[in-house]
Amino acid sequence: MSVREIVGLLQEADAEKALLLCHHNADPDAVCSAYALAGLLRRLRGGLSVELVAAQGPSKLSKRLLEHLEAEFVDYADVEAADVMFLVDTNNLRQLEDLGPVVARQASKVPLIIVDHHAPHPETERIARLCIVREDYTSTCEIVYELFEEAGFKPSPKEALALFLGMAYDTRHFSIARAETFRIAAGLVQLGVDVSGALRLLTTPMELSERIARLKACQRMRLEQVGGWIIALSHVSAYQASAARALLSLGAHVAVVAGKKDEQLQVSLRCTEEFHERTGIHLGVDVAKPLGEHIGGMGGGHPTSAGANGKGELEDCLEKALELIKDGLRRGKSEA
Ligand SMILES: [Mn+2]
Repeated sequence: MSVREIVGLLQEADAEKALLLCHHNADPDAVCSAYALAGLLRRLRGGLSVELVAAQGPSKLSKRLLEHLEAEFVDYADVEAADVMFLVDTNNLRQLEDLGPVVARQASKVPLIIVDHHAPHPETERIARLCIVREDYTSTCEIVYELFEEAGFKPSPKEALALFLGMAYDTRHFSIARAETFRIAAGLVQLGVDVSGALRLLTTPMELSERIARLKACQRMRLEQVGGWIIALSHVSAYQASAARALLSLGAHVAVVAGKKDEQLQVSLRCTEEFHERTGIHLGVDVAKPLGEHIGGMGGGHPTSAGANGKGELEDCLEKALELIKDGLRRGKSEA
């Protein structure tokens, strides 16, 4: 029923110009659903010009995808010229940053339509003429796909790819997908989407400096085995967190990577879920916090991902981290 309501509002507004708005630092679900929705709106109303904008521009990854899709987002939106506005993957005007007040003013003159999968915001519901909000959906792209179905139009190959990319991004490569997500994904693949090519587009190529930092961390690594757990200790002057993740992916259960820059010590700690669950060691509380105090700074974080900052010597800092992990293991007395 949503499509008929959209068409009704386009007619009522005698719309020549539609403006699609995405939240600040718009992610792939936002820009891709907006891109596909723009195509659908052009089919629903011949001659409609559609402008797309993201508050302060799309994210870095989104920009890359838009380039691939040859889709255009404008840097400057002429909000006052819009005959109809759509808020895509965005549930409140504050997410539009400085565009928010202008959009609120324009919404008192022309219809505002929300297409989103986040919990609706009461303020936005009040000023919107139509809310197409599906809180149980894992992405806005799924909503837009269903609008295509309802309207009886097939997404073009590029629109299909866009919808797939947005879905894959918001579902973390389908790891939190619903059954409906797979039905829609299957439909998109039938329209010609190349799955592995699409997923590759979503991975950010690593900078050369980051690759080198990771490899140097491996080269300088010191390995310790305690009760069957493998602890990797290393140091690099930048990208400590990335290097620690790299050491885990190589097989370490725990990785501690320190770095010294202008007398400042920075330490990143990572461990596998299994290590945390079986030993009960919380990297943030049990290791990073006391480590931060030891180096005269601060530390903390999550059970499997933590960090500390302070001053001192690399070797001493790594030794202290190892000691704290060993203490934790002694307390938990758990073998791998
Ligand atoms: Mn989303």
